[in-house]
Amino acid sequence: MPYPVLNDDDSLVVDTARDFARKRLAPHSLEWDAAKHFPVAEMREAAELGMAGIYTSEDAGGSGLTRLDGVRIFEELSKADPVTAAFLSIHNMCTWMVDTYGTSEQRSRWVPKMASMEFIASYCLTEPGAGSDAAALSTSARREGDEYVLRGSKQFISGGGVSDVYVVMARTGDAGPRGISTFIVEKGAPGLSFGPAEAKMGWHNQPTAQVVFDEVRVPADQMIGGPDGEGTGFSIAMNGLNGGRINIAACSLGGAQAAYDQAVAYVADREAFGAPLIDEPTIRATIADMAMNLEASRLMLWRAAEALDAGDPDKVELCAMAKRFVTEACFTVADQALQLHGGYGYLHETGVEKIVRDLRVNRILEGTNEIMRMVIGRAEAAR
Ligand code: FAD
Ligand code: 2MC
Repeated sequence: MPYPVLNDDDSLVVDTARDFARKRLAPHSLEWDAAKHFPVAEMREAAELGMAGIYTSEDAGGSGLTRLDGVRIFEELSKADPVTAAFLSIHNMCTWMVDTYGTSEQRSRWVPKMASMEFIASYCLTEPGAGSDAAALSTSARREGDEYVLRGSKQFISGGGVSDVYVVMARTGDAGPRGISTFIVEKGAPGLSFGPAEAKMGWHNQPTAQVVFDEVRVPADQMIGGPDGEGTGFSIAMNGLNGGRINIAACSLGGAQAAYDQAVAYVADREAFGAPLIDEPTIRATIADMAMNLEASRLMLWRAAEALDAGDPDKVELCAMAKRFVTEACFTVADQALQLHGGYGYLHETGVEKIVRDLRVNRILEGTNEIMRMVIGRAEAAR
């Protein structure tokens, strides 16, 4: 019961993502989780279908679609694998940032290769000493002639060590958000190194690592926006995250929807006390709550995506609301789906425990849900 009803173009976008996800991600996601395999080849296939530059301009090699298309795509991809979908979301965020805030030279140099995923991208904001309080970051970029010299480290970087380009927020000026600029740093730059892959609860099929800058020299023309870009890095980072937050929420929705569908089929088939479990009123009540939370999540997400597309003055708050609500509600749905499977839900082979593990972190990253409350609360207080 899609609402609003999708037109032919919308349906083509959704069907393409669904078909790709079913054929190229779903059959492998459990084995990739167990092997901690980062599916670069499959992500590049997704890029060929336009899913690495979804809302990036067509003249730079992107797909020129909307944020609303984006959240529908990430929901479909996540039904098959919320982790690969989440990495594609982060990559899309980086592609969009360079396309939107880069100079024309930067756009033509980097964006086509990012949209094709010839260059895989990582987003580097968090530091060991600055996570939620991102404007307190201390990685420095000091100007020396035609170069900036970067020093510091970034923590928990998705794709760290594997990605080809790193979109890095670093301090070029005073303390606070206005002293930050954004740089593109290429893998292989002297002084750039990576920590070991972090051992995590979930998100096993994408690497997370520290990225270390030890006097890394970056040509000045790799500062996003050129000379005018100095001091705009925090704004670039935050505007990127508005879209990232709804995409991550869409990943929670897709994962939870898949877990729900599997659980409903299971309780329809599983018999106890002489009848299928689905005939038990308490099981029906659980299913009702789950279906309601999925529907509410989708509505909030589409509303926020449309606000972002329209440049609505409330877009930051609506994206934060959707991120907080959807990642919480959908984590609960996934956990309920595990419970409905009884002991079998706890086994790897059933696939639902992987979804629970993979959705848990969406309440933490791209701005914790406590920070989302801060953003919403500030906006409400300012009304
Ligand atoms: P802290 O900021 O230290 O917070 C600790 C706790 O205190 C949290 O519960 C937080 O909500 C709470 N808290 C903090 N301040 C307040 C407040 N004012 N009021 C109420 N509660 C508060 N970052 C990147 O830049 N790029 C990536 O690619 C990336 N990928 C990630 C992948 C994984 C698997 C993980 C786990 C993290 C990733 N992150 C990435 C980092 C992520 O964004 C941060 O972990 C997150 O923003 C929180 O920062 P922190 O871990 O330093 O927690
Ligand atoms: N969109 C656009 N602009 C924003 C914004 C947003 N979402 N959030 C803040 N800004 C602007 C804000 O309007 C202000 O602009 P101006 O100076 O023109 O008034 C400026 O940025 C500074 O904002 P604040 O005054 O609100 O700064 P403060 O430091 O008090 O709070 C906070 C900023 C907490 C909202 C920000 O640091 C934050 O979002 N923290 C969470 C960090 C985060 O999301 N990390 C995710 C890392 S990426 C990741 O996890 C991945 C998996 C990729």
